[in-house]
Amino acid sequence: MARLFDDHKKRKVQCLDGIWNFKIDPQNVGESERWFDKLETENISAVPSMWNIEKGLLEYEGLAWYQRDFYTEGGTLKLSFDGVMTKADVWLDGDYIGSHYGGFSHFEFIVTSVAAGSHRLTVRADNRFDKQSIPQVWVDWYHYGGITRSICAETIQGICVLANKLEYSLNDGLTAAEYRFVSQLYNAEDKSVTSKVEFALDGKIVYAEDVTLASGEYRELITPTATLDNVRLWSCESPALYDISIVTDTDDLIDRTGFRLIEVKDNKILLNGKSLELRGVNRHEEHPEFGFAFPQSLMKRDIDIILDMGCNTIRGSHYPNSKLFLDMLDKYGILFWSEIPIWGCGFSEAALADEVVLSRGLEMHREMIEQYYNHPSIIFWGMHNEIHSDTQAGYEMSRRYYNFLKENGGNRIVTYASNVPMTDISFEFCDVISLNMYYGWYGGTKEDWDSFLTKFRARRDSLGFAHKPVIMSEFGCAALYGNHTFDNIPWSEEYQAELLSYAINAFHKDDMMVGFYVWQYCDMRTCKPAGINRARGFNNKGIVNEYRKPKAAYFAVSKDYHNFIAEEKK
Ligand code: ADA
Repeated sequence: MARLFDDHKKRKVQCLDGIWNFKIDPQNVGESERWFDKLETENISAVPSMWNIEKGLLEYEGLAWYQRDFYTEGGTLKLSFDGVMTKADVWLDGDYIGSHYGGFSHFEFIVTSVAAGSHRLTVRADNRFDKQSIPQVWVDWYHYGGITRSICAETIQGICVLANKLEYSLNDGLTAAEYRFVSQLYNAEDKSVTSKVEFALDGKIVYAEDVTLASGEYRELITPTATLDNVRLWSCESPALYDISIVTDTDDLIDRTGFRLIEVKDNKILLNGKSLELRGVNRHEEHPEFGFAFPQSLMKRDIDIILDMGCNTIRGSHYPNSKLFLDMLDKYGILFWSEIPIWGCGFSEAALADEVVLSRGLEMHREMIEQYYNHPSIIFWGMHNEIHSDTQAGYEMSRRYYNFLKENGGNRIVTYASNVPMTDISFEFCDVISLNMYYGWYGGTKEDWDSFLTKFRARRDSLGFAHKPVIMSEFGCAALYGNHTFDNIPWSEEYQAELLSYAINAFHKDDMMVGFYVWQYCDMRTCKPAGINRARGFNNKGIVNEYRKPKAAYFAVSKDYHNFIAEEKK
């Protein structure tokens, strides 16, 4: 997996990205015809990429097969997949090794006793939708398919480290941290093995133990609680990071984390005790030429543009972003909202109450926490977006996910984006209330923001949630890049700039509001049929277009955000 640092020094990791054999399977015959033995095709495709960029496949939805041979010196292999849209089935040398559901998370399979030599890896990606899909078929992004993120074959030996999480809490003065490592170990050999296991923080070994595991045994090893004095805190201004590593005789796992405290107190969000105003954008990790297989160079470019603009936060709408992007956010001190793709409008009440949907969603939350736990930049877990949180089914889903995330998610604020502010019955299940509203676009005028804020404050207080601060998690309107007008009419750059600036200033002045995420950072391709107000088949509410060219709104929002920063410094 691409990271900002080497996550292994001992383990041999072979990246399998590159050109694979490729064949679509619109009739779903590949399995009965045993394509996993040999994919009869002259066709090739790059991994990672979306198949939609192949000529003639822009609109293809269904199954497609990818196959490549690779050489290994043998032993136990951990085959790691960073993202396949949406369901993946995997074969090694024609033997089925497993499946995974959910397009935006990492998964892996361990295969033992692999002989030295050449081996054939086959992946079948399936991006079809059904009644229990997450997301459902109706979304406001494109139905891409394929292998979106990297694939690696890792040779694991002896006692190896499958996971490493650093749990901590800070003392009252935020000068010291009590911490412990929670690790997952596994014996990759066909015999019992004893190994020293060393846990290091900031390059210093802080705990070591000799561990013996039977062949194939898994063990969770939690270190005794220890104290780190003189802790360097992670913040937006000074994003101090610490290396955390676990090393065994034959294997290792290296990660990074940061120590920080995020709290909701007295109607404010506090980072390390200091009140925070969130100046943000919603960002899809998407580009018209690459879809969700988003290039590293463009991640960095997006960060540069967003930082220049004066943002201190990004909402990863509407799914977990790639780890490398999260590493960059950690490094640059940008706060992040990470959520799973339960995108409301598509989910009927029946779907929200469906046990398969509920448990798929829970599994996605579990994976998100497990894979992103150590990133200090993540301050929000987002449970879902615009579901019917004004119904019993929405209430029940929110209850389940909230409890799960609070219990397992570490020091994070749990929230969800509601578009039914005046009828929502689930605000009990969030630490901060987040609202998606579109005055001046889907109805009303920009001036309606003022009366809405007064009305909503009254409702919030009457429900007994006066202590919960409010974020505008989405607001905005479409503007076609280059469409200028003297008359300030919808779809023009001027209209968008004026609307956004008006709304942002209204939020900034209101002490109930602690943040705002413009919808959205960039224009992006959306689903077929292009549907409601989706000119060009794109959602055009970006303040930069899909090629990251700025619209007038980019400069207007940037000016406001920089004014707020200047005020803060006074
Ligand atoms: C919703 C949704 C976004 C986007 C937006 C819009 O709020 O959460 O994904 O679809 O509306 O552009 O209408």
